[in-house]
Amino acid sequence: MRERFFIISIFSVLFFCGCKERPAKAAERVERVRIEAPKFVADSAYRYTEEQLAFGYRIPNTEAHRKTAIFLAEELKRHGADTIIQRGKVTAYNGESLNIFNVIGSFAPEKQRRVLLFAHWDSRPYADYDPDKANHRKPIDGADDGAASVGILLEIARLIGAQPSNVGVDIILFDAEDYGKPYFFEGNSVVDDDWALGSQYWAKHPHIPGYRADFGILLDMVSGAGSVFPQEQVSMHFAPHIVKKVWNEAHKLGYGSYFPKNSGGAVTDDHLYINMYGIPCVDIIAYYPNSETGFPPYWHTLKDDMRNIDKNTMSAVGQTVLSVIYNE
Ligand code: AHN
Ligand code: ZN
Repeated sequence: MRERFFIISIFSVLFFCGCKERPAKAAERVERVRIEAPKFVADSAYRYTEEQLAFGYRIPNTEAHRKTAIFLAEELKRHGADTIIQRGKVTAYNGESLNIFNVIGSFAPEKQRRVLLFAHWDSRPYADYDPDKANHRKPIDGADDGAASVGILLEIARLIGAQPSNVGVDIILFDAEDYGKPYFFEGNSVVDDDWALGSQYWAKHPHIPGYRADFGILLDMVSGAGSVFPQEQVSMHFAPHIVKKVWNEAHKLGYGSYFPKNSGGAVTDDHLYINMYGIPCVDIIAYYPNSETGFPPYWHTLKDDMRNIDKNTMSAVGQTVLSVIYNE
């Protein structure tokens, strides 16, 4: 692929000279030569994960949650993104009103060609899949389920800030993904779709009216030791060409074992609402065919803590996403 690109660019330059095309136009083409992706630093992403956990549980309507939103926005801004916090109110399964904060950072907002990267930053208030029933109403750290995906995106933000990519990049850290009806709740949810409340809010109120991106990538539970990421089925349905692009890039980089090309589960996640909005996007998400839920064994338990976070897994995902972006 790289070879072919070089051949095309050299050919274009010769062709332009032959036709006496204006040098500015030739330069424009040359500028589009692929930029080498920067090297993902897992230590940095890992530290970002710990920093989020240090605020406490990132549960809407709490002080720790508000403080974490400000921290995330400040980090994106520090790395050079145009950053806003989109505030909203949403209704949870139990009728409770949640004050939510979608944190949004844009690199090179003037560029037409754009990629959207996203993850959820809130943490679940209930360990409702914990093997011990006494823990079901306790909150979880959400190290893999939330914080580490955000940690990877903050590290990517740092690298894009230091060395811009050809395409513009928007990073959205969605709130209230994980406030879905708990297992123990008796009765029906007062809302139709009780998961992914932050992305549902955004899809109804995009931060820029008519916002477009060429495609999007969601990271959800992408940092567990032993986790792998087969092709999630909602992604395959809406965006098979993006699945192909991302999984092929992983294989090219030598991360094929993390990104098997068989099909995984079908997950109701933030990417569903962004796909329905009209941006084709994929969910990179851990799939455990032998666990009851299809998710990691520590999913929505008190064990979703730093001990499961694996820097090698973080690198496989972070480097793959970076290479996709810098190849555009
Ligand atoms: C459902 O359980 C319907 N969706 C799971 C999405 C999720 C929760 N991802 C992380 N936590
Ligand atoms: Zn969750």
